[in-house]
Amino acid sequence: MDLPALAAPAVDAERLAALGAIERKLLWLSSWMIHQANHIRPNRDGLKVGGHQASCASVVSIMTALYFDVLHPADRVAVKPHAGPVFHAINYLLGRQTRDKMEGLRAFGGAQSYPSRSKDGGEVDFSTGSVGLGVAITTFASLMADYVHLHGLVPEGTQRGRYVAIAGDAELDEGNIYEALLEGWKHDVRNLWWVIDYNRQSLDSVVPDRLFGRIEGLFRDMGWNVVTMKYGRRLQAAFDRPGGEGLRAWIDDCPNSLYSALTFQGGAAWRAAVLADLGRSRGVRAIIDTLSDEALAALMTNLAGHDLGYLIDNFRAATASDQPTCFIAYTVKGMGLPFAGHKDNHAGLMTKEQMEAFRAVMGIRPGHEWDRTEGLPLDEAALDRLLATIPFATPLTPGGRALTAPIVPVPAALPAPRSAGRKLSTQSVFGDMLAEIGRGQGELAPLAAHIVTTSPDVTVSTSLGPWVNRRGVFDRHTRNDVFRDAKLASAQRWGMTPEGQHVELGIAEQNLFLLLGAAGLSHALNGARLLPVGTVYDPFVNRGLDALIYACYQDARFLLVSTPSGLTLAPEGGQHQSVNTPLIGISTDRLASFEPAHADELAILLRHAFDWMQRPDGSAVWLRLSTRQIAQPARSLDAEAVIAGGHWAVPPAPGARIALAYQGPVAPEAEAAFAELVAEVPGAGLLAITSPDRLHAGWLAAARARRDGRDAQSHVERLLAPLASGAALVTVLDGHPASHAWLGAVRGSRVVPLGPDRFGQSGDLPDLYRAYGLDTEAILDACAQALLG
Ligand SMILES: Cc1ncc(C[n+]2csc(CCOP(=O)(O)OP(=O)(O)O)c2C)c(N)n1
Ligand SMILES: [Mg+2]
Repeated sequence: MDLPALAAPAVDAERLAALGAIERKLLWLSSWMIHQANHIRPNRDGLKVGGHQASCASVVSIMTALYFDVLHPADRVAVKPHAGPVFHAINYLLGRQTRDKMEGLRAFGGAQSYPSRSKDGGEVDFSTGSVGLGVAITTFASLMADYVHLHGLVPEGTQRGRYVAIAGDAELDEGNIYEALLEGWKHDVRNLWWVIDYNRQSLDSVVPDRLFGRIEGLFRDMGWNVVTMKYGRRLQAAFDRPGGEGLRAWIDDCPNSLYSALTFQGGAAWRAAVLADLGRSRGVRAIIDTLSDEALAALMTNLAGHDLGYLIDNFRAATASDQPTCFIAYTVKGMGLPFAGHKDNHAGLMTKEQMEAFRAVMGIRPGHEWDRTEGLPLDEAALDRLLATIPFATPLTPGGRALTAPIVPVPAALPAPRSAGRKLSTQSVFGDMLAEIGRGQGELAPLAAHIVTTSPDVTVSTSLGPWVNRRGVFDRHTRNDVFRDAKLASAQRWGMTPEGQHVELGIAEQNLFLLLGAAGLSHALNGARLLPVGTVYDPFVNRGLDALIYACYQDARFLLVSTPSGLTLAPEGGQHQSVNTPLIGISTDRLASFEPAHADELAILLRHAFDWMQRPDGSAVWLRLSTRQIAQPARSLDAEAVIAGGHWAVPPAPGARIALAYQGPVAPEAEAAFAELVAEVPGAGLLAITSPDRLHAGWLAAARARRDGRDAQSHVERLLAPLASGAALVTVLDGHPASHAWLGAVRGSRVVPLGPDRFGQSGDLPDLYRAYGLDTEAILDACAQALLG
């Protein structure tokens, strides 16, 4: 065992007794709120409601120690998803959660199963739910806290907190944890605690025995301080008695599954098992023979993760460490509940009879289940006096834990390259525009100062290089660019300094999205607004998709630029072809997705992105770009239409029988087909779609408004209004055709949607456009087919 020397005072007995009462109270409240959601609230649909009484019981002591003694208001915490009810109970005791919401656990509008920033409100620092992500995001949030402090973006006087994850042990099976560990090590992230509820159980089973030795070593290799808290003080005292070493060795060697089974079976089983092996040891007999079955069971399960005083002392002692610290706290899943230790207890719920017995043990009278001091040896005044001594009980802000930061002004137009008559790609225009912003001149200065860029090892190939040359790479320590110092030619000048504004990541896309998520919450976490821009190859959005959805679920605000995309990546090999990403853009909530074809559209959208990601009712933004250089038109655009998702490149005549719609870099094929089409069918229209996502979202919103009796017409309805009813509509994009197929439902148009629905050929664009039916000929065929009906 690895105990730090106690630098902080140990918790005194009186305080410990009072906190012990809080610990029991949290066990009661978390169990009861789950019980009442399942057994008392009427069930209208026959579905299992669920909840995790065993997962909560496992972590109650850890969370009592943290929230009621160790944490400070400015600390930012990710709570393991299945401890949601304990988290709500803590807030209830602190007067930050209502009884209504507690009774509404898992009901519409009630407390969420897993703590949720957007639904539970201002007390939640990080949402959790998808295991592993909540743990890992604390690494990137800590990095971003370093960033905003080193850049002087935080208002003076803002308290700095620690970044803490309370993790389930099975969360460490998720690969994203190790990706984050590596990245955290590279960036020298220190202000970080991971507290692992090591109950050696996941959902299905008991975890293998030797696993944690490995994992502990891994943390150490990554520069972490590891504090393993295995045995509680009563067991430690027993080990110190004659023969106690034998008992310790026996428990140390006891396989996790046997330990769990004996925990479930109780004292008599423990006695039989210990005596079978150690019955001849007089010392061991002296330790256990005097104990009742109940007392023996309590001793054998006296693990450190349930020894409140021991936990508090260790957390207090670690407070000064200048390393990230991992606490491995041994626990029993379901501790104190009838299914403690049973391998199937993950979703286990106490029966009504078990709850009645539990209620009696907890000293809770029927009808008083929610009373604040019920079952406590404290009256209201004594509880309030106790809370007054608890650092975390001081509210961070009157409205909750979320901070705010002023809006960064975005100029009415961003500098964009002259485009008319040139051949340009959206990716290169994006790179040029960002580099121009990077000059930080005039009214661009605030915008430039708040942008932070990041990329998982594709900085140069996504055209961020010129921006990085101007603004530098971020590192807590200044590191020279060796190539530059040696005067070796390179287009990239990558000195690293604390002032740098680009965070270079290794190739791990989940880390990209966790970083964007953390940076995109900086206004709320640090009171310093960042405008994060992350670039990635479009197909590899899939690689980080859960973390992307997780960032959006938390309402993080960032700009994702995915490029190259679609078939323009095919020469790299067919596996790099991205097909489904436009559909992800349509279907991901709190993410406004666009695919401009031309530079002028991109200029509008990039400006919009920096504005939209700061608006209270805004969201994260995604731009899907391309390296295909296409001819740029000379025209003036209706910015609102571009932002709403589409504009007529050639408006249709009223009553037109056909229109052609394109999205992204297939514009030249669509334009060529249109030139032939309009010769045959005068009055046909050519529609430039900049965002099927925005068009679709607007269409659904208008339908909802009309259902609510309000007048509404969506942008896509207005766009398609001039067409004859039942007109033909041929659509084309370098992405899955279902992205557009729904357009037929807007006004009953007969849609022929074009786009690759197959995957994986390499080749050049002429071959691939032909193979996937995106070339001019295929578009004209589709027009003929559509006109014929
Ligand atoms: C990404 C993901 N996969 C699967 C699940 C389903 N799931 C919920 S909890 C759990 C096991 C959790 O075990 P552990 O982290 O040890 O928590 P505890 O034992 O404290 O309940 C699983 C697989 C999930 N929530 N997220
Ligand atoms: Mg577990």
